[in-house]
Amino acid sequence: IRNEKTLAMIKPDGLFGNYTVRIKNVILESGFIIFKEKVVQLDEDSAASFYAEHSTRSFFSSLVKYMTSGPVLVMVLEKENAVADWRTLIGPTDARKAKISHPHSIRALCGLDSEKNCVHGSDSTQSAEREISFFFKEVSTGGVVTEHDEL
Ligand code: YYY
Ligand code: MG
Repeated sequence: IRNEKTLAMIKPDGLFGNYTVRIKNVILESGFIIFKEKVVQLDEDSAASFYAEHSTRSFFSSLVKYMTSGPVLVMVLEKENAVADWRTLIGPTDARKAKISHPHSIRALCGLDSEKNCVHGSDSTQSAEREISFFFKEVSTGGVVTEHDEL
């Protein structure tokens, strides 16, 4: 669909490292519209809830600690094929591998390893729907615009 949406996030290391402008340039040069954006400081409960599918993995507590170590910038990106195209732009999960196999990817640019990988992207249209409403309740309710900034 022409106006598919996905959730993109610049993780704490990306913000601290001042990669925001470079990442946004890649986003805009790749034809995405930044439909919504906000800076959020996740607490442990919200970070754990966002990554709930990984709650049994050994890296989970470390991931939650990393994701709460500073603010993140969440964006709703819109374009045709937004979900798959944003995943392609960010590259593989492990930034060390990204630097070798996808040297022009965003994770190669600003990620460190398989945890501190700088950016997030929804992995399917179903995930995009869940993750967009997680941060922007007003976007996916289709119609009435109500802000919920309780995070
Ligand atoms: O979707 P993506 O972020 O590329 O990877 P996932 O396999 O969904 O893992 C989510 C998140 O978990 C990843 O971005 C960092 C963290 N993580 C980790 O800390 N260590 C791993 N070995 C795998 C993932
Ligand atoms: Mg994932």
